[in-house]
Amino acid sequence: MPGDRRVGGLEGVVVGDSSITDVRGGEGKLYYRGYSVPELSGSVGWEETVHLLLRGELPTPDEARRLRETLAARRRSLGDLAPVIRAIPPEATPMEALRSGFSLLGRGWDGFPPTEEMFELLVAFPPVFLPNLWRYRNHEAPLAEPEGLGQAAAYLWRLTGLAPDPKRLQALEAYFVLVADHGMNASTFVARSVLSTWSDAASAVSAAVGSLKGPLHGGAPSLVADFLDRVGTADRAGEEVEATFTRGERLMGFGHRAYRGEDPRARRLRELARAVAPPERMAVAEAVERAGLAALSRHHPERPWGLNVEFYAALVLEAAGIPRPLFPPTFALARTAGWVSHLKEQAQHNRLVRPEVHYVGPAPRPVPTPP
Ligand code: COZ
Repeated sequence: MPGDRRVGGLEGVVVGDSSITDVRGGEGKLYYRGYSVPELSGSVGWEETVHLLLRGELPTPDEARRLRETLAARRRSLGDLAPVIRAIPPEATPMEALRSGFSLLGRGWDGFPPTEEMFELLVAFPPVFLPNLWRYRNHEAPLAEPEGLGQAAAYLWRLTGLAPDPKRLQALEAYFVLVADHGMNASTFVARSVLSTWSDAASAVSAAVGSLKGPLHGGAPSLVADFLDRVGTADRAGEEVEATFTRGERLMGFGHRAYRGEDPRARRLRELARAVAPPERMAVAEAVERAGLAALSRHHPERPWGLNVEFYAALVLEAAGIPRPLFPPTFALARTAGWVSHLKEQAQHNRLVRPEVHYVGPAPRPVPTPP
């Protein structure tokens, strides 16, 4: 069909203004409200990041304490979510279960604009829902979290019942900070589009989970871990990388639409992984990194290549003791802070999202008369 262009990836299309995250792909830089994200991940915690994204500024110590207490109270207000968890079929993957869980959380949430309480409940939901879902499916009772925990520690406690190792907790919290938001990525665009119709924030976040589930977006970290298992030892990295290309598949954890070269979060995650991952696992990962970048440059010399956020995230999540099937929903747990921040911004300047498309189908024609 002449001029037939499939709906592309909206590359280069500017859909509006946002004051939340500045993705400078050409420079390999990333900022939340003007602060460097890799630097933030080494100096502030999760609740400070949520405050920055949702309310626009880093909190004072007192504001951070109050938000930590508020989110803990929201987690406790959810109870053990047993009715929601029992309503989800056992064969649903954790990401599919989270998609449904958010949807059930939002039953009755009609009315526009969404409230701050809804945003806080959405942020507080995954660290209760995911551990309780996992323990329910493993025939273990849900665990009540001790007083005074931040969200990252509460997540690990509810999963394991153990006080997390400080180094691993710090690495997991830094991972949460690094992936909390990323500008107008696919899932955020979906969330803002859903809310723009005056639908509710839970429907928007549930739709965003559906988008993040895809391996081209947020579904990759568990696939990276699977690939490293398949490689096994560093000396087999080149062979498995080439086999991936031979099968016409993609190397999980490599490449990014916004960055021509390395994702700035990948550098920070490599440091975090080196601090917490077993040395032999790190050696396999570094061998795959080298072989993958070399192969991508050979197969696609038209552009520079780098890792994206998912590659070393897999080692950080493994070291934190997160079960592999929970890797993608753990990414969603962190990205919920970004999604609700964008929903708040969308609601403040809302306009129904309704783009145009270039029609390339048949010209108008008469309806055939029935025989
Ligand atoms: N491994 C192998 N080939 C890759 C590749 C990868 N990781 N990423 C892109 N390519 C290839 C594509 O197959 C395509 O080749 P053809 O033109 O021959 O079809 C070419 O490079 C360009 O691909 P695309 O237009 O999709 O690039 P874009 O920059 O838009 O894609 C994404 C970005 C993230 C989709 C990416 O490169 C990818 O698929 N990564 C693997 C999945 C992943 O890590 N997802 C997490 C993202 S944070």
